[in-house]
Amino acid sequence: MNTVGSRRRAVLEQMEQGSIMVLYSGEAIPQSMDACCPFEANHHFYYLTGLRRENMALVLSKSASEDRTMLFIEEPVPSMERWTGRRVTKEEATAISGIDDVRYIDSLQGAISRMIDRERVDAAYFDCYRYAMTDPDSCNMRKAREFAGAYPAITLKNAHTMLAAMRMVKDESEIACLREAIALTDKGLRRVLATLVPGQMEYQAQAEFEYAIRMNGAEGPAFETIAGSGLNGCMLHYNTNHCRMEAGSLLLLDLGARVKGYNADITRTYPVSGTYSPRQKAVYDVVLRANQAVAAAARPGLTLRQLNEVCKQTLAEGLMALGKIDSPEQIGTYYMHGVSHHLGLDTHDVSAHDETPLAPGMVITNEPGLYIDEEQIGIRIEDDLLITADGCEVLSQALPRTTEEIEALMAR
Ligand SMILES: [Mn+2]
Repeated sequence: MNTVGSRRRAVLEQMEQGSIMVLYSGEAIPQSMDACCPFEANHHFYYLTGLRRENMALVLSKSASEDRTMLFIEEPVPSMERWTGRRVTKEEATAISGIDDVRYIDSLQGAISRMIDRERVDAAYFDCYRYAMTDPDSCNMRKAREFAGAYPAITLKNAHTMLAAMRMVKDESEIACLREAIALTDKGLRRVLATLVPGQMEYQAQAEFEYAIRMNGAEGPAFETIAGSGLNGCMLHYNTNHCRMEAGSLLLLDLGARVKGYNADITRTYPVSGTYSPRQKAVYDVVLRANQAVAAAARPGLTLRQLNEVCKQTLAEGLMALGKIDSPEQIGTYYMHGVSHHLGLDTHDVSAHDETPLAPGMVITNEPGLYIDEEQIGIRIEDDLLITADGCEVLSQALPRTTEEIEALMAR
């Protein structure tokens, strides 16, 4: 059984007796005129099939007689393939997913109807994830509503809950993708270090990074690259990257490469002129100490909230020593986000909730920062951690992080 097959096996084991799960890969979202937004397959669907194309569906059925797995794909239409590229054939879909029972998507509703007609189905799992109440319905949410309307006596269950819990713990193949994504991110950052000069535009630093990761085989950036210099580095999700980088300022880069859908998420803060001022270095080293304290503390059993407490305490001690604040409670003025989130197919990856204790195989970020607007100092140092049996492995250990290492690489 291949990797996605063993994941489906684990899902079937957790499903209620007398239930089905229906997951759609999704539909392309129109952007304007005849253009669509870049298509992103539903991540649970990809996780369970290895397929990332639109208009597909996975059906798992757990009934008294037998477990069944069916995959539905688009039927190839030669006249359309001329324009939009060749579609996956049944044989290719079987080879990628390990699912033998592959059918065309037009027969999906009939197949579900027959299953419910012939076997006892008490519950149906759909991906009903919603970030905000006001968000538009996803494709899977729409299908869940349609299903519930047609079969009001069958209990609707949220597949997301089960799949998020599974996806929090990464298997070997996922960790390999993350390692590769981080290695490519390292290459991109080294190119920025080799090319960064005062007077350059922020988008040029972004372009050097994205050039290097694509040249080395990344699918592309994990998310919109953040390249903020000076005061822009204090804006947490700044990504317009349209300002000129002044001599003496800091450049905060929050970025990552993507490999097979898996995202690196790294932040480094470089001195545009090649050396940090004594003040910049003093603040930088406070953030670095917090980064090191969190890496030293991360281990199974701890929660992200507890890690954030370690981070806040270290940052507060540092800023009190610098005379910037008088008491630990004031740290919120200069540090206002969390130190960690899960990382995987989503950059802010699925997690059951903040209070889930860490376990071996989880991958999280470690990203303390200090944002001092009045001094135009915005510093964040973000690494990616793999939780191990007794602590953590810093997956991004090889990426230069001390001021000495960074200044040495920029000296040329
Ligand atoms: Mn992050």
